[in-house]
Amino acid sequence: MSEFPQLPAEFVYGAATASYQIEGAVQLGGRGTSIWDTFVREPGRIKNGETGDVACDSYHRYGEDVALMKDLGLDAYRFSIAWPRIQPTGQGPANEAGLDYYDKLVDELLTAGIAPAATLFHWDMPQALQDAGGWQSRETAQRLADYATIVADRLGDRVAMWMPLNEPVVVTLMGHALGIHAPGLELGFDALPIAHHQLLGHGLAVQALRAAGATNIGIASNHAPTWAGSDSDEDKGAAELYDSIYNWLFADPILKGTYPDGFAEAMPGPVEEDLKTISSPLDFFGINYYQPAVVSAPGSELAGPSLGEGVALPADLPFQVSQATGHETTDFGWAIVPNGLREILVTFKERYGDRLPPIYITESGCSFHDVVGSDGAVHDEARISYHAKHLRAVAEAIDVGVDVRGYFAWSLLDNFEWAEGYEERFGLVHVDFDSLTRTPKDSYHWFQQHLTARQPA
Ligand code: GBH
Repeated sequence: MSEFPQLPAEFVYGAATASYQIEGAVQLGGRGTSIWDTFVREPGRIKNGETGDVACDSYHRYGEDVALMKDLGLDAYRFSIAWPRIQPTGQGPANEAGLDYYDKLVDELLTAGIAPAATLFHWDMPQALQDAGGWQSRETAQRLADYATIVADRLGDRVAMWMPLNEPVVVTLMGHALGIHAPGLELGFDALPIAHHQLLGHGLAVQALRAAGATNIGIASNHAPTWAGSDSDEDKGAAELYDSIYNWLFADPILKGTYPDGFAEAMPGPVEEDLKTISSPLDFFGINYYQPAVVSAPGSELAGPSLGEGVALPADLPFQVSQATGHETTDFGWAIVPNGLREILVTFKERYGDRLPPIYITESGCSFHDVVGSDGAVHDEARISYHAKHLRAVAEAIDVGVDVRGYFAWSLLDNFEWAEGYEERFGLVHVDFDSLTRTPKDSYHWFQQHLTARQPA
């Protein structure tokens, strides 16, 4: 059994989920339709034609989920608020039943001694807003801010951490450039405005949250250290371009108020003015980490398995992206590279220096195709090892001066893994998707042993 790494006494341990991936109850409580309700019904989009209609049924079972978190000894729970529960069409007055649901969840968490950490947009865009252009429209940025105001007016006194956006890079690339996620657009490089409008929405929402009295505001942003496939100038150049797009296109505007060279010109609207809004000061920066990217020039021999396999990539891409080789992999096929987490943390510190606020790892985790054994347990030794190694990587980053305050495991529960449906299981808790029975895995007990043995700070 892996030893639990040493981290500072006040280090925050959490777990994360997202509304569409766990809630189900898509027609209840006056919830409007989201782009994921639409997308999952399009033939061929989701493995086995699965949907989030029921998912973990956490809309009804949140009491059981919070009890599991309490027994686990979690300090914080990162969940997302379904925008179409709050504003069924993405604008206009609040739907009280939707607010009531998150109000109850937040109170349940506080009663259990768990800090609520809320994401406002974890990809379930109201369909009516998508029909009006979604992130292709500048107006959507202001809609996100209006929604933020409604939520903060109701929950602002009780939510401990706020994240207006989850992974704008994944929304841009998978949702709008490649069409793997909703809304399924295949715009290629014409998806760049999607990045700008989300970033503007982020900035406006940060300001709206502050104006409504909310505190401790950040983002959950996906980052991947980017390695060149070889030492050739071509591969290094391709890697640098991909790094700019995947990492710095999203972090520089927020943390420096600038776009990487050459990108401001591709963005719509009064970009310089917008960057002032986008760089509104944050209280923390959240990083979601899964694996590095290995990038080569077009035509060069790929170093490892291609990322985005089976996806119709635009023909003229200036890079090829593959996975790091020589590492163990998860059942999803992703490389397990804990050093990549330390590397991206150190890179952030070097790149932004004193402008970098405290960091949280807002997601890190792995999928294994776990089954409940005849002993009634789930022996996910590989997940224990994954989290032990990634927590150790965080400890190493702290040792060299990076201010990391907490770590949220993705995920609390096995859940609806987007285009992959239910086959990929990231949870500390196993979910039987027929009976909806929750079974804590060995990784849950591993965290529990450590978390419940801590002395109160
Ligand atoms: C996160 O997305 C999400 O926040 C969460 O909802 C999800 O369940 C979790 O991770 C697990 O997937 O193929 O070139 O785009 C992470 C999405 C998908 C981002 C794979 C990086 C590889 C690069 N990641 N992707 S590419």
